[in-house]
Amino acid sequence: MSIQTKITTPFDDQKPGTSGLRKKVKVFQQPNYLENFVQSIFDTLEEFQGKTLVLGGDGRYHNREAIHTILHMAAANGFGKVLVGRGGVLSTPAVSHLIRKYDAFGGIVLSASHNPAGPDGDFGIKYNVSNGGPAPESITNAIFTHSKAITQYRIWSDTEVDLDYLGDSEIGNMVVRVIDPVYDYAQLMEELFDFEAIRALLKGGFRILFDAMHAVTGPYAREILENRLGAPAGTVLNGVVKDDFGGGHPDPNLTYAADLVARMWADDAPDFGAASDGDGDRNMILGRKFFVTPSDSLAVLAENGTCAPGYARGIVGVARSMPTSQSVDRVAEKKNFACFETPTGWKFFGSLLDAGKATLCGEESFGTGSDHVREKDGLWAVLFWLNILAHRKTSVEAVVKDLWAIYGRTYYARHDYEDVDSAAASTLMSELRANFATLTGQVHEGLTIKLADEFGYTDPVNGESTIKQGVRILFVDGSRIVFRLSGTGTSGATLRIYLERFEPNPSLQHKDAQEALADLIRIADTLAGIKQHTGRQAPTVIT
Ligand code: G16
Repeated sequence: MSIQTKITTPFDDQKPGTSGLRKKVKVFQQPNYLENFVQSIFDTLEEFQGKTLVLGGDGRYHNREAIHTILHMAAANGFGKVLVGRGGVLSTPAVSHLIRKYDAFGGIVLSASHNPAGPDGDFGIKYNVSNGGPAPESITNAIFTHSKAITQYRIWSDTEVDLDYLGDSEIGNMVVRVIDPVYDYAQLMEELFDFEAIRALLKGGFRILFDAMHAVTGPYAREILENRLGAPAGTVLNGVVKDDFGGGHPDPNLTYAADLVARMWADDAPDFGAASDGDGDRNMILGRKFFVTPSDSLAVLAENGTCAPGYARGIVGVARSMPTSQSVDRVAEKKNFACFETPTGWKFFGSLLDAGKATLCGEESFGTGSDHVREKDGLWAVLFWLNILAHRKTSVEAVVKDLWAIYGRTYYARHDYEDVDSAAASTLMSELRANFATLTGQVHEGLTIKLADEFGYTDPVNGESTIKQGVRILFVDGSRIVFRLSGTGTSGATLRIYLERFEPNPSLQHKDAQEALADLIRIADTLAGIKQHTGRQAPTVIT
């Protein structure tokens, strides 16, 4: 039994995107592909000898094999202990919590989030640092640089490890501790929320449904919603983790959570519906025949949050990604707390949370979270909503409409064109950039463009800067169109168009979002030539 040093040659495509390295399973199955990336992570880090690593994934196809490899590489590289979820499974927020709770050096999450799984699906790997959050760009860039020059990796000779039983075993000098994936996370949720009040709400006949979409949140939701909070058995739909996610696309939105949506729009619909994604960090909140946009959901938490015990201390600030609607900004302004606008990617929230500048964070991409961990957190958002509903004793729809009554409604939609030709997508973006100077002052459909630019960001805490984070077209009346290329897709390019309009007039707040945004949708096509560049007549997904 010993450390083996294996000779390898670099791959040139291991650049982490918005959230780690995501590729087709078949790419990860190439000899040395995973090993190169993992060794590049370890070679980039310093002073972790003898320290603890947290390791787990969302249970998708290839998870077990990858866990086996990473354990052996961690042992050969000098980690002292690895905490791994039973069966190799841990949700992303659970990894973040475990890193923080057990003072680990860092963690590795195996997931491609909401992307489909299975032999022809996607796989992914992400490194999280000691604050529990995704590694900042300074580290991911260094990992990429290293991956292009790697010549060898270290791995312990093959040792039997049983991932299915709780307890300790050893690979060389390293302890492998298999832990219950749910326990620590569920304890944290009990500390943050008023479980008593939620239990009483459910006992009083308030009916809920949670769709785990055959992905990682199944066991978490069963333990918390059914066992601890007393929701009836069957509240958690699709609660068994499958390595192909049941053939589905575990993206909690109106398109991919279609079964849940059908139930929530039925005449006997429950009072509250929610879904999470592959790795448990996203959430969608629904009322009876009512959809809450993620941007409004963040604003609702900011407005009502102090009713939850974990937030009774007050909210010091909020942060949202640039394409997320400005709904929460209005709450922050009125309540006089700070509001930060960051690039897309949860990694940009970490420094603000660490510095105590923000309590709540959110993104339009169905992500909401707080300073309790350093990832977005799907079930946490569900419990937060239930706590608010238990406190307010009213419906989801009424809570959102009350928000609109106070602050005005922000109509919002995102149009995605998935798997378009990469060259065509980048031409579209460069043409927009080339037109910035002439766009200002133009009038389209009666709307005047105030500014066209590309969003850049300098972190107010650590001074790190990042550029080219999305093209913004800002109109004089406050409306916005944002164009971005996704950083999480694995085939072709995904063009995202974010559309937003503020409507302060209560008598105009009842419209369907697509209808209310129809002129902006047309303007987006006029300015960017979407149909012409992509050859598509309509978006693949509208959220
Ligand atoms: C990741 C990031 C999010 C981001 C989302 C979409 O989420 O953590 O911050 O908003 O991707 O990114 P993009 O628009 O670049 O595809 P997840 O849930 O996929 O890990």
